[in-house]
Amino acid sequence: MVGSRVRTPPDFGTWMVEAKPIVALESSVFAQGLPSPANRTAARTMIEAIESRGVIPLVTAIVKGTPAVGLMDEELERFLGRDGIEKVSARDLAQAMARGVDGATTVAAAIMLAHSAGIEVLATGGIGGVHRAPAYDESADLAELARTSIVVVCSGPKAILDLRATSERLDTLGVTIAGFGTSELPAFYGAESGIPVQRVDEPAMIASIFKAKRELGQTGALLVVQPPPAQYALPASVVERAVVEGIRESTRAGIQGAAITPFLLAYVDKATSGRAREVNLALLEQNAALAASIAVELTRFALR
Ligand code: PSU
Ligand code: MN
Repeated sequence: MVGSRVRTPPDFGTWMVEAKPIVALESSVFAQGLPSPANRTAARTMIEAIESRGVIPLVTAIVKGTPAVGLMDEELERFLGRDGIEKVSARDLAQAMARGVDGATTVAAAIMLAHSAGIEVLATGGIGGVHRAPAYDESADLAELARTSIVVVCSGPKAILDLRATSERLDTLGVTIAGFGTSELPAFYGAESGIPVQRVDEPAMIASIFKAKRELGQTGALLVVQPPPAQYALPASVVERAVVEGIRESTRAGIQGAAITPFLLAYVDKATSGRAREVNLALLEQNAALAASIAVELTRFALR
């Protein structure tokens, strides 16, 4: 079984038997998505938001070649140091294991590891998706969301992407989307995209949707999207200007593939004098909190 290769904490078996609520976290947002020391703040606030709700947070990563769900303190420190930590998406998992390197997992790789360990909920900031022209790039997050049965809580696809194309692809792939407190797909840095989604107002309803999806035997994720906290949200025009400039700059610099997302996120941070980073931190904490509430609701169904 795949899951048997994933390292988990010593008490993990007991937690599963007792149906303890657990939320998995990806680690690429800490090692590539956010600079230091913001990444440390993000890790701390996410972990606290989950633990304060009586839920167990477990960070996913490849630790010197070992796929792991749940990092020890010194391992998390190493990943927050960012140095020598590779970005690992679905296609990179096997190579990172065989090469024995430290790899920070994107949403695609993180949901593979979390699901194979038996975890049902993951929290992140924004998922990857279809990039805007001229980059012929589409995040592996989409393909993995299509085949992994898990609840992923985020603030929509990152605004650096082509949101409409990303939303259409999610649709084609049969990924179920629930807008938490919103009827509009959030655009990561802000609430508005003009793209409609089905609204849901209660974590218990999200648990019911996930249960129904399972009963159907429909594989694939339930993507829960919520807008960033209003007091931090950036106006769409400000984000758009920064993204367009960033794409022009990345094209000129020849940035490709896995390097595109971290480049654009850093560019938008700089172009908004750090306001993008503030909203990023706020939404990560808010998503971790919602993921914890959903994990608690799921324990009522004891699906595992
Ligand atoms: N969300 C954030 N910041 C990030 C990411 C998500 O707030 O840095 C990361 C996630 O790990 C996501 C990845 O899976 O960016 C997408 O990268 P790519 O487009 O190369 O697949
Ligand atoms: Mn790519």
